[in-house]
Amino acid sequence: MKSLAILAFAATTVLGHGYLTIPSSRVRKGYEAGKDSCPECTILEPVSAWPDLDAAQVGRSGPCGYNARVSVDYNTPTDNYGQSVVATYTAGDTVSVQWCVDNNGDHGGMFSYRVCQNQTLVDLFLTPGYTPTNDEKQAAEDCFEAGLLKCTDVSGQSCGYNPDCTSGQACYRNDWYTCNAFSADSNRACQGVDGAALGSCYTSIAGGYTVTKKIKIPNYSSNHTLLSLRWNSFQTGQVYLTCADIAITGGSTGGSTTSKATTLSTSTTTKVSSTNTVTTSATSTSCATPVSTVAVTFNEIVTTSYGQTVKLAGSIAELGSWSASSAPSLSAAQYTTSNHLWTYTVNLAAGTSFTYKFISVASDGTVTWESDPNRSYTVPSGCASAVTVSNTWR
Ligand SMILES: *[C@@H]1O[C@H](CO)[C@@H](O)[C@H](O)[C@H]1NC(C)=O
Ligand SMILES: *[C@@H]1O[C@H](CO)[C@@H](O)[C@H](O)[C@H]1NC(C)=O
Ligand SMILES: *[C@@H]1O[C@H](CO)[C@@H](O)[C@H](O)[C@H]1NC(C)=O
Ligand SMILES: *[C@@H]1O[C@H](CO)[C@@H](O)[C@H](O)[C@H]1NC(C)=O
Ligand SMILES: [Cu+2]
Repeated sequence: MKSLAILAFAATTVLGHGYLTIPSSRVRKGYEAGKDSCPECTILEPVSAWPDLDAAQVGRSGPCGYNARVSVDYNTPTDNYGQSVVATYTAGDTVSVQWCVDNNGDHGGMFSYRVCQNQTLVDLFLTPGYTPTNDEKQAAEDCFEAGLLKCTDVSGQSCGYNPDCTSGQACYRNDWYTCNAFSADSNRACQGVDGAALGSCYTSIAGGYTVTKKIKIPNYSSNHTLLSLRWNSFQTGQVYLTCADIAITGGSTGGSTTSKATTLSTSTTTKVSSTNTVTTSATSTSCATPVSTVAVTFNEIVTTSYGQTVKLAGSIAELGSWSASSAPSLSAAQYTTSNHLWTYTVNLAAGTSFTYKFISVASDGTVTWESDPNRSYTVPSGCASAVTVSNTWR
């Protein structure tokens, strides 16, 4: 059995597998940005994936995955993903999520969606350029496993046991989601979950099939956290881990937010996240009672040293009309060693368009401007009375 399993693993190692597509995972964004030629190739192998779903340590894969084929560690945020959220959910809501399985890599098995509610741990995966250690990856993975979003928590959703798992085995549980029988004649394995047409989602090798389920958003709030998908293969010693950057409002931790905070991405990521079909908080969509003023929070990730300040200069009077000396200063109150965050919140009239740049002022007064081009922004004219604009120094 063991040698057979290893043979199966060897035979399938170059074949396609699966990745989270809705909400848009870091892997999907990496692929869309041209940084990853095989989004379905983010694989943790060889490991014990079956029948004990929790047995495998995550190693360098962490909760967001490592694609050894292109040497990309998705636990490290880059310009292409990880610096702004792709979807904002409301605690307690039931939402559809989807992953994509490749036609030649459909190994059956079971999968789960998880949210780690320890923000300190998650923040290690939100720091641009920082690669968490394997111990930090494992600590986070343990937290994600503790934050399982159970299939059975969604009222009305049927949650079966895996046909390839027998009663008494560790895999005999229906809080995880299950693929169909691996060797079924029809509706087989993970493809059979939706029974979708070949090519209903993108994989690079043999074409993909969607796998759609509903999850219940936990009673937790965070302006930036991660939703992680873990798929344990039945056929091979492989586990697939991917994550998406999300926000959750209206839950318990950090107090319930009164306004729907929406993180807007910078222009390069806006294009990518617009292909995400998950509904996010309204920004400029029509609204019964549009607000006239919006509290706009600018977040800037920038590494500074003692005595240095960061300011926000822009084309409108509120931002000093491009004068460095009149530009308002950001606050470092939330700056920590793992999260180099400077913030500034300003009330602006809905619909205002302007250009801006962050500037850094050294203790001797020397001003350094961000590199070109100028950033631009339009304050949304919708229901949202507060929005967040996330940037990283460039
Ligand atoms: C969150 O994780 C950190 C780092 O592992 C740990 O020190 C802390 O106790 C955890 N907090 C909670 C509430 O579990
Ligand atoms: C989200 O950000 C807003 C604005 O900075 C803040 O008031 C709120 O407390 C944050 N929410 C959480 C859960 O951290
Ligand atoms: C969420 O958790 C908070 C704090 O534990 C609790 O007061 C609140 O009732 C919970 N909300 C729901 C909908 O369960
Ligand atoms: C940025 O805006 C300033 C002020 O309007 C302008 O002088 C400068 O040329 C702009 N830079 C670019 C690259 O467009
Ligand atoms: Cu495989």
